[in-house]
Amino acid sequence: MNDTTEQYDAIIIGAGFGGLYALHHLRDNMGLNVRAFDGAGGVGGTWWYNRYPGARVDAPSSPFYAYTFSQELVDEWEWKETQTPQAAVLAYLQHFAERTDLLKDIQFETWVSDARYNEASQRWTISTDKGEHASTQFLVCAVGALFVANMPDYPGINDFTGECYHTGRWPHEEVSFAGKRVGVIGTGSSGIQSIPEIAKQAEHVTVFQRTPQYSLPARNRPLSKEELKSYREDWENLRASMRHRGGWPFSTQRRRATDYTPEQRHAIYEELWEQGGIHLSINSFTGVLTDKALNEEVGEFVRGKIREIVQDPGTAAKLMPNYYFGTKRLILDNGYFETYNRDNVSLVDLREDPIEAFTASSIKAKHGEHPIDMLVLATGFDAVSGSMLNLNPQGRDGVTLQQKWADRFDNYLGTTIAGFPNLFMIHGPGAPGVFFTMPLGGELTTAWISECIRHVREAGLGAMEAQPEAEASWDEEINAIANGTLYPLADSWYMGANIPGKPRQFLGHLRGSQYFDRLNEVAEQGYEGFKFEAASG
Ligand code: NA7
Repeated sequence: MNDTTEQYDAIIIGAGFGGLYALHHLRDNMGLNVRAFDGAGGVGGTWWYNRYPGARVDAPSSPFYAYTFSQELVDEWEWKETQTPQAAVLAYLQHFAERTDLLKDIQFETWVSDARYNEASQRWTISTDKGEHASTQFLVCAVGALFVANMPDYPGINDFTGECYHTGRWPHEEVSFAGKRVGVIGTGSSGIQSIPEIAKQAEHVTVFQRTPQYSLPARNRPLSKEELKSYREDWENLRASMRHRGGWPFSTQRRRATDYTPEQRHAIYEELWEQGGIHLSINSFTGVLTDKALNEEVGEFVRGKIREIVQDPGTAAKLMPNYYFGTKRLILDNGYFETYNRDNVSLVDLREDPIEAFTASSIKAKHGEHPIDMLVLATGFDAVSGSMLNLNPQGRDGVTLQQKWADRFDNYLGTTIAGFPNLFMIHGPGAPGVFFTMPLGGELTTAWISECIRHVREAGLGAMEAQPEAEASWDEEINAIANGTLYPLADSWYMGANIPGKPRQFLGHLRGSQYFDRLNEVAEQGYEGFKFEAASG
């Protein structure tokens, strides 16, 4: 241990949307002595790494996928498209960091390699890969829901000698696909966003698909100055709507499917498909994610659209999703299904033609060998829990998080963990995370965390810790919500099903607005479910 261990009130791990806001709020509004660390070379978190071609926010974005708290910031940033591209998100975060003078308090290219709680001092000590140590009363983990890359383990994959990129670790240098035969494994958001862009350049693209996906047309377009102006002028209302409508400012239709004939319903689906974005999911009828028959009808509508778009019936058949619509992350695309009409794109359905091995220059599937020069792994992440497990803090009694979470990702309120006093998570398991607009979710979570910190400090206490009974009842509470929907039936990353051996558990809170009410209620009731310790010294 260095003799010069720096002392902080709070340390933040991660400089993405969540971590940057936490640094700003805890330092500038709370007056705390704060330091942030990030392994990347700059701000952005997920947006720093996911810079593959075609990467965009996969939700209605501009100007809502952004910080909401500052009218000035809303007024000064010029969003240009309705579906924000990755580079614009990154530029925005850089602007935010500069205008709030955050960069001086962030240590980049520095991994926190160890974090452990000291019961006697009631403080956390962190160590970095640079050999530094720091001590803090509060540890805020803003380590990202989509950070730990899922690398497939096919026989011989390491023998492949061509270029190989994971979408979640895309290089900063330009990658040229020109004249190359590219194999893409994975058809989640990253695959579906990148495949059309890669196909524009490559000699040939072979897509290896494990699960066909529902994807809706994003209908990305320039955001007009008039639209942006009207959003700015009504910002306080829009912000309040987002807080109370699950993260988005749009009102959702409260239509009952049974009030309409099948033909009328079909006409509504058509209209919403043309409108694009997530409207088909949120604005068709109530119950799409709870009623199997209604869900099947919407799913069949989308399958019909895929059949219409994809000219080769054999390829279209392979692209038919057969799980409940919307129960895996809904994807917004810009010409994905159309891409299969190109001569230079082919599709391998891994369900009938599984990959058996890699060679130095090809992928050998059961029914044929595919020579490739470049491999793109769009295989996703060990989502939500993976980045906390990667950090693996050591809590009370020397118990590590990997030990605690061996079978289940127990937590309280999605922000705290029994046995890990004074540690907070932003977008951890049990929080709304990707089911709510993440920048706003980060603001609201940070506001709650900062009130916890204020409570501990103003009362002269030393530590705050969730109780195991509170974790158990929280688990019941969020599972009751999830089990009332079709989500748990899908093999999705929401359920941990994409990672071999990962415990199957629904990883989010589905009702973001209700969740933030619940956080406030816990605080108002004197932090029910937490134990507080007097300060040790
Ligand atoms: P996703 O959504 O997890 O997609 C990963 C894709 O890779 C998906 O099609 C997976 O199939 C597939 N996959 C994963 N492992 C394998 C192996 N071993 N073999 C073949 N195919 C595999 O990750 P993304 O990066 O696209 O998107 C993550 C989120 O980022 C997204 O939801 C947005 O919120 C932004 P599966 O469906 O699991 O069968």
